Amino acid sequence: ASQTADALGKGLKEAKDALTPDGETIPGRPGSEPATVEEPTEPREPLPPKPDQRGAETVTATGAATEAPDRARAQQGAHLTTSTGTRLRDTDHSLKAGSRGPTLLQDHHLREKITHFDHERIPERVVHARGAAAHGYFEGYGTASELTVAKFLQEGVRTPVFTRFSTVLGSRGSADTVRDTRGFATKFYTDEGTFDLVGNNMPVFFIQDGIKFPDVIHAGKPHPDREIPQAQSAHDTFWDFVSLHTEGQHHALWNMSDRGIPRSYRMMEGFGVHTFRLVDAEGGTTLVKFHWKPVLGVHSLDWEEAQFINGVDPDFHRRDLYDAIEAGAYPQWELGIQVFPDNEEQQFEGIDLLDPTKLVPEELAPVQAIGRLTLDANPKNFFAEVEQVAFHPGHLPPGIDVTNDPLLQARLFSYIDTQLSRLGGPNFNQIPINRPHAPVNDMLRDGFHQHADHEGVAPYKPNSLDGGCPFMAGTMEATFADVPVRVSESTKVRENPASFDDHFSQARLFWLSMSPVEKEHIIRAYTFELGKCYEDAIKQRQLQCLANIDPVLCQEVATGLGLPAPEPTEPLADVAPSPALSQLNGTWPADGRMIGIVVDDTVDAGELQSMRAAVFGAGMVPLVVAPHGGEVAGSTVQRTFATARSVEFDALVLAAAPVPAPDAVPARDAKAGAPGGGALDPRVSLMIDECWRHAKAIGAWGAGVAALGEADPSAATPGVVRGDGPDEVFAELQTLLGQHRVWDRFPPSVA
Ligand code: HDE
Repeated sequence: ASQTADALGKGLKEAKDALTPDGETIPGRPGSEPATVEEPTEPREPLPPKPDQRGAETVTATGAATEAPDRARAQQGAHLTTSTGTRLRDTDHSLKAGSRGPTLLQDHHLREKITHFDHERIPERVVHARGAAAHGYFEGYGTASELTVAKFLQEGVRTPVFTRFSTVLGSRGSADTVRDTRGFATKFYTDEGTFDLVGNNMPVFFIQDGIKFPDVIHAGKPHPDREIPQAQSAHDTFWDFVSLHTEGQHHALWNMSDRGIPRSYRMMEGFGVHTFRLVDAEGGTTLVKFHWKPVLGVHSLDWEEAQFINGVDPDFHRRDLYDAIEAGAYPQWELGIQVFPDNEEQQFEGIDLLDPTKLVPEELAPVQAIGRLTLDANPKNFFAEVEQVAFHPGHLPPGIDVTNDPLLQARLFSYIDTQLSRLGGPNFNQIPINRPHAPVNDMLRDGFHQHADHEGVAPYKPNSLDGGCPFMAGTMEATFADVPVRVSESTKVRENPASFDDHFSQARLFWLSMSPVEKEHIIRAYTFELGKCYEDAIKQRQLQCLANIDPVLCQEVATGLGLPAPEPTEPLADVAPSPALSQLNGTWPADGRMIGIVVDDTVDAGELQSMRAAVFGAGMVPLVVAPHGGEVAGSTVQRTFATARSVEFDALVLAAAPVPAPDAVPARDAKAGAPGGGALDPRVSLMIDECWRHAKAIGAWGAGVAALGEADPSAATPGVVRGDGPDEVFAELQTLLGQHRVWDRFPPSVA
């Protein structure tokens, strides 16, 4: 199996193949035909989708019945046709008046082909434009059954889902590893109607009232005059806004923390942010906050590494998600809830549950697991599924309802509104990826892109002509019922409750909950971002905000900027840290991690095989990195020194100390004459140096130890493993990878 995998040279895919017992094939994988070099000339039916892919379910436009699978296929038959099914003889030449003459207007195929192409793009999402998504399923544990009638949460109920991850600020073509919040939106196709949990990877938001959303987004998006910078907050307008609008400080601090640069979508938490309301069988209600907990733990990139990746592999997160699923390393999250009594105050331990700039520490309200999400299939078609999927926080099944959080209230209006223009009309729920799996009988008719062929004459109620159909559900049937929440007698006002005025206490709580390493990363992030601003007045105003969060944070950033650190303008909040907010508090599975193995032609074939087997055996992916492509010591080379960059690896292993070959490589790769030039190929020393800077584990055995000696003379450096053989080295690396990074290599400058 591993030889086939070698031939495929497909990274994570290898891990799956190699993990499969001898000779056994992976279910569903056979059937895709080997790639041929020649273009086939005989007509043949289209190839089936790849085994790791699944399209949207083929329920009809109204969800009423399942179409025959053949009819649902987008491509049918072996021949090229027009969009109306007429076979074509030629699609390479337009119809002309003679071979050198002008093109004829009557060439319908030419016009249809070009016109359709001209209209291939739709407006990108105004926020969350760049994303990646996958299909999967959700299994309820039944632990929420006493709190909600929602059927999909009952024990053992399995519901199909589609989850889309995204960055917020960047355009569709921007890079993945920018510093930003990430979207985490899941569509549950439940039997009782669709439930969309449209969350983020951070539990708080920049604004308390949805009316400010255009402001925060206009400030975060590129400057309107030159449209730079792309996909980042490191610019004047963003810091201008959040330093003036101090309720944004808590979310800004999360963005500056390691949460802003996740290692992988698979290693992110998700949060519903707002407080939601669950409704039980007796109509009793409970307030909850939703949490997604990744089985692989929460891990981040290093900021310098993230910046490199944006150049080296702008699709880093998208590729990671798709490769993992293709390899069978299915990402999983547990869905959990924090539970609060639904009383008139809507507060818990003094925290206003309607204020989306506040979180409730897990130490005060533990997250209780209620189900598990598994993503096990990639999209078949990015546009049809990932681009056209339309989420809405108001898509709720019986048993889940909204609260009066003013941010959530505005969202309930916004999503359908934006989708009307993004998806070109009111019928976007008929697009396959958006179709509910519950039967639909909605009396909505006509409009652009109507795909349903509705029957009957009476899309109104009451009617007698369609036999009174559709009927209202009876009281005993599962329906979405509005909770009769008491709305206090009040006057119309444009204002927030007084409790919303506290803008700094939870930012301070988050800061105090960080480990020294995480604090140092936050200081560096602010220093970077504010260092990219041109206006000193904006930097000073933001330093004032930092002073109100913590004097050490403020002083360190001020020093980095070369500006004076101001005194706080209000007393520092007396808050207890929440250790659960730190990412560095445990050991985690290292499934799907990438291990770069540097070799050259001197390497011992048996030892290299042992290292690869050990890596495979631990569910990780070995990538052999060599001076040239092809094979080295019987193993396929996946990366050459020209194509490898350290950022792709979670750990680096040196099985050799490759020397530069002056005749075979350009002079600058031979390092000849460079200051400090040594015997090691400079591309390898760069890889070692970067892995060391980015706190990654580095191992070496045999001839590889010499490579370490040159790049890192200190034998005592934490996370640098020297061993006699591959097994010994890998065992230590595996332990180190369980903690993700070797942060104690760099003693932090703050306590
Ligand atoms: Fe969104 N948001 N949002 N948002 N949001 C959109 O809807 C909006 C907010 C979130 O993968 C848009 O279809 C307003 C919070 C995600 O397709 C738009 C407000 C949270 C996604 C919109 C918020 C989110 C969106 C753009 C303030 C976390 C991507 C395209 C009241 C809980 C969904 C679209 C996907 C997308 C509006 C605030 C999450 C414009 C007005 C808070 C994950 O309708």
